[in-house]
Amino acid sequence: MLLTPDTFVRTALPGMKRCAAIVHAGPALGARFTEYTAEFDARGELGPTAAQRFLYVIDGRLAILQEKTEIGSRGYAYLPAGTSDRVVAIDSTRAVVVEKPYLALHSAAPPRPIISNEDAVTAQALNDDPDLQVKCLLPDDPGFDFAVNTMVYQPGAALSQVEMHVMEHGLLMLAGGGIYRLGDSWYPVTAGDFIWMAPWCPQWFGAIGKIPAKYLIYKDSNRHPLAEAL
Ligand code: UGY
Ligand code: MN
Repeated sequence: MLLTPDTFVRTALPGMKRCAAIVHAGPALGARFTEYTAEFDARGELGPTAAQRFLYVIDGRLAILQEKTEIGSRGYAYLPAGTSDRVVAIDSTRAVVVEKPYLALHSAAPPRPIISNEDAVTAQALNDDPDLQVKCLLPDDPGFDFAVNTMVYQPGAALSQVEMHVMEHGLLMLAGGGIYRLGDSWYPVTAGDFIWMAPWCPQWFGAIGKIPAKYLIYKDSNRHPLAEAL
């Protein structure tokens, strides 16, 4: 599913104060997570959640109260399930929020909170292509049941294959644009667009334009495909 900003509808989620949510994906769609853009006024706040929560600031500034920390543009936070930390905007702020019920693994401890900034993460070339750089915002640790990465494509760079995989994706275009292939359809996409890719959705992207294309991408990880059924 591709959602472009002209279709976005704002809503309030329970407990939100001075904040609106554009819900991009959720279980009603078949997704096993929910993802929304939260638009805060200064002193706006998210409601509580029992789920684990990941936040990435597009612009503005958020205070993560229990952690006694602030995050600005490109800053991010991972808050484990059950922490119900308060997230309060200092300025008018836009942030991407992912929430997902945690799938525990007997052999790994549940993750602890993380507060960081994308600028502090080292980029890695995907498949040795220097024009396609990936930053993994969460550690490579089996305790995490999902990953969130940023991917930056120089103009003309592309995925080296049409991917089909068990993981689902939530993707927000942050900059630039290109062509996204989803199944047998090819879509021009640009900053602000959101894509949900169901498990095994055939997917490919090529960057077009004069500036690099960048997106933030969620995927489930580190769990057996039967994990939820057992
Ligand atoms: O991590 C991924 O699966 C990523 N390469 N997929 C994508 O960009 N559509
Ligand atoms: Mn993929």
